[in-house]
Amino acid sequence: DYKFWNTQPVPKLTERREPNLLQTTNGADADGKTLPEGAILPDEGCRASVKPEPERLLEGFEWCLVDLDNTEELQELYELLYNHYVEDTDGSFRFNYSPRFLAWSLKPPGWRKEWHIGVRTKSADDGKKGKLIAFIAGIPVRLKIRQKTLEASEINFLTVHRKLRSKRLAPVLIKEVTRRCYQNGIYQALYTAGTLLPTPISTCRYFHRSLDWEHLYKTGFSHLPQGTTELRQKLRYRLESHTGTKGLRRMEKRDVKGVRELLGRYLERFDLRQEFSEEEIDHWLCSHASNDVVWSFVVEQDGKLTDFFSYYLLESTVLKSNKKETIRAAYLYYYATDVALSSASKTNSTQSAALQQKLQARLQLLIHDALVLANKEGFHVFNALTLLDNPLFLRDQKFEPGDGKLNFYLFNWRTALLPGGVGPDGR
Ligand code: YNC
Ligand code: MG
Repeated sequence: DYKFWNTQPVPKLTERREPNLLQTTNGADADGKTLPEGAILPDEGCRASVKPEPERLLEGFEWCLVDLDNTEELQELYELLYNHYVEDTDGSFRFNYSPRFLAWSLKPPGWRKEWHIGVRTKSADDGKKGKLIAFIAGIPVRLKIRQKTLEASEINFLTVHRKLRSKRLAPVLIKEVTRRCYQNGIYQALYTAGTLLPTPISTCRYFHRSLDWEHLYKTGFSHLPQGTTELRQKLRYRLESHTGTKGLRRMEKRDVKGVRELLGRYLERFDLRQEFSEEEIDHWLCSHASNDVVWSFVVEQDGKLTDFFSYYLLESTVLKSNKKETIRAAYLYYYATDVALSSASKTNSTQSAALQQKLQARLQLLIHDALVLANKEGFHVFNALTLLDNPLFLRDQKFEPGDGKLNFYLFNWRTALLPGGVGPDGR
C-alpha cells in the first residue's frame, strides 16, 4: 500500500502512461483526466518545504558523512555493502562493489560530500566512532528527458543493516537525501531498483552472456539445460582469442573529446539520457579513478573515431558456497557508433530499415569484440540490460534472459512511459 511513497511527489501506479496514448501529453489519472508532463511539486514548493534541521532518527543513532577520501571510512562503507547490499531474488548472490568502484561512482565531477550520507550508532563516551549501519548517496547528473534538460541527482547505494530492517529507516534516509538535494536547488532525481515502487518510467531485464560457463555452473549461477552436456555448453560459449574490428584500441585521454561528441550524437535518439561534459567523459571512461573498474575501447579509422564501447567490473559474492567464491561480471556500459547515425526521421522507411540493418551488423561486431576482450581479462560472465540498442544484438551474441529486472524511476517528474524496455510480464 506504499504508506511512504504515497506521500511523495511521484506518479501513482494507477496512472495511465502508455507511450502511444501519451506521446504528446504525459499522463492520465484513473478517471482518464490527462496530467501535464513535468514537475509534480513546483520548485517553489520544494524550496518552501526544506527544513533547516536533519530528519529525526531513532534514539541511539546519529547522522554522519562518509568521507570517501578517507581509506578507513571507504572500507567501512565497503563492508556495510559487502554484508548488506543487494542480493538476487533467492539470496544466492550479493553484489560486491569494490572500494575503487565506490570511489569512482560516488566522486564524479561536481560530487558533494554532504550527499554521502551515513547513519551510525551513537558513539560511546570513549569518543570512538559508532558503527556504520545505513547509507544513501547522491551524485549530480544532467538529464535530458524528452525535450527537457534537468539538473538532477542520481540516488544509489541505499542500504540498511539487516538487523535494522523493517523499522522505517529507509524513508528517513530518502527524506534526508531529498532535503539535502532541495537545499542545493536540485528538485528532481533519477534512481533504479529491482523493487516495484510507484512508478517506473521504464523496466529493463538483465541478460547474461556466459564466458566461463564451467565456473558459472559450479557456483550455481548457470544450470545445465535439458538435453545437453557440460562439454557442449562450454563449446557453445567459446570465443576467439583476437578481436575482429579494424582500428580497435584502448581509449586514451586524447579520445575524450571525440568520444563525447560520438556518444552525444548517438544518444540523441533516446528519450531519457544523460548529458556529459568532457570532464565527466574522462572520469567515467578513462580517468585514473576508473582503473581496474572500467574498460573503454575506441575504433579509429583514418584518424577519425567511429565507434567506442565500455564495460565495468562488478563482482558478486556466491553466498551458498563454503569457499569464498565470487563471480567476476562485466557489465556493458556506454557505447556508440557512427554507422547509421543519420537520423531516421529524415529518411523514408526503406532507407531506415537499411540503416537499422547496418547499425545492427556494426553493433554485433563491436559487442562480440567486447566479449572477446572481457573473456581474455578473466571475466566469468558479461551482463547487459534491455536498454539502448541492446535488443539488436543480445540474442545473436548468446546473451540469455535472467530473472533480474531493473526499474527506472524519476522523482518529482511526470512523463509518459518510455518506449522500449519490457512489459510487466518481463517480455
Ligand atoms: C528501494 N530500493 O517500499 P512504502 S536501490 C526506494 N527504493 O515504503 P523500511 C524502497 N524505496 O512501501 P527496509 C526501496 N526498498 O511503505 C524499499 N523501499 O511506501 C520502501 N536492502 O522502509 C518500501 N538497496 O526501512 C517502504 O524497509 C519503505 O528496512 C520501507 O529498508 C529498505 O539504492 C532497504 O536493496 C532497501 O538495505 C534499505 O531492505 C533494505 O527493508 C536494504 O522499513 C538491501 O521503503 C539493499 C537494497 C536498494 C538498492 C537504490 C536506489 C534507492 C532510491 C531511493 C529513492 C530516492 C528518491 C529520490 C530522492 C532525492 C530527491 C531529490 C531531488
Ligand atoms: Mg528500517
